[in-house]
Amino acid sequence: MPNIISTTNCESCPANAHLAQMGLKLDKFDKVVALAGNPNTGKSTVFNALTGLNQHTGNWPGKTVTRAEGGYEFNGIRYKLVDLPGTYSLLSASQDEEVARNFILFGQPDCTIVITDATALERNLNLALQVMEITDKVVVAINLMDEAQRKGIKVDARSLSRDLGVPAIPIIARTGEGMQTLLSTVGDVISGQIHTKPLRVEGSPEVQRAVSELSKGIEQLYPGMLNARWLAIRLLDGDARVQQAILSGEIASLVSDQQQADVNFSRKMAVEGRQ
Ligand SMILES: Nc1nc2c(ncn2[C@@H]2O[C@H](COP(=O)(O)OP(=O)(O)OP(=O)(O)O)[C@@H](O)[C@H]2O)c(=O)[nH]1
Ligand SMILES: [Mg+2]
Repeated sequence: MPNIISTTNCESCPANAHLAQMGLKLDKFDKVVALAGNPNTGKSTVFNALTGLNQHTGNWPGKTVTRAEGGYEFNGIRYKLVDLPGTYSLLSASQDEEVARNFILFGQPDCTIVITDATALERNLNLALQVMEITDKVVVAINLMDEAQRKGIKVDARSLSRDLGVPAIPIIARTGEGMQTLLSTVGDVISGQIHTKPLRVEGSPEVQRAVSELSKGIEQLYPGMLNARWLAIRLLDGDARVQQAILSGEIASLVSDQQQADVNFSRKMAVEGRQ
């Protein structure tokens, strides 16, 4: 596949922006970026454009869900990109949703890009809001802007960014338009140069107090546990799956399993990539 992202003569590109596909040389990377989104929104198109054909696919550990990883380098920083399964939500017990949720919760990506469809933004933002409940490091990519234009749909990305509290970047993945801005924004969110403040439903003072107390309890139970707030909200919401995962100790092992699986997967890729 040709590299559709122009790295030269691009007036809107940040100065000195440099993009290179890294193929399978993933044994050394600096940052991890996850690609989430509803089905059919262009995740793989973005993934392929950034990583090229030399990507590694396999199955997620213990699942029949395909996992794809690749790498790209942008402005001297090496990013590992993980293409998550397309999902409408992160809350059901389907394999796809569990894989996506567990990676965002426990895989500790440095940033999650939520790819949305500009022609169906309202529906797509549901997932974005769910991801934003788990992590601050989110960039929303508004893809299929060409389709939106064709249908006369106007998207006010600036207002959307302001309302969501995270950057919203219009792109056309098929042509590569907006991709440089997307990548530099991801870099800035990771470095902290762009400060995000994701829109979250805080609830009444009583709910906030309950979330805070329960979060503390979870942190005491699992020292160093990230995303205790998310788990507390799910428990208060009566999420039987999360309740069971905490009671059985599955949550604790998921954290170490996920991290170990990630290391193993990357090593395997690096080895296969050299062959
Ligand atoms: N017009 C237009 N089509 C696009 C754009 N980006 C992706 N597509 C098309 O949209 C379709 C879906 O793209 P994929 O990249 O497979 O979407 P996906 O999110 O990976 O889909 P799943 O993995 O099935 O969830 C393909 O036919 C792409 O060529 C875009 O910016 N403009
Ligand atoms: Mg795909």
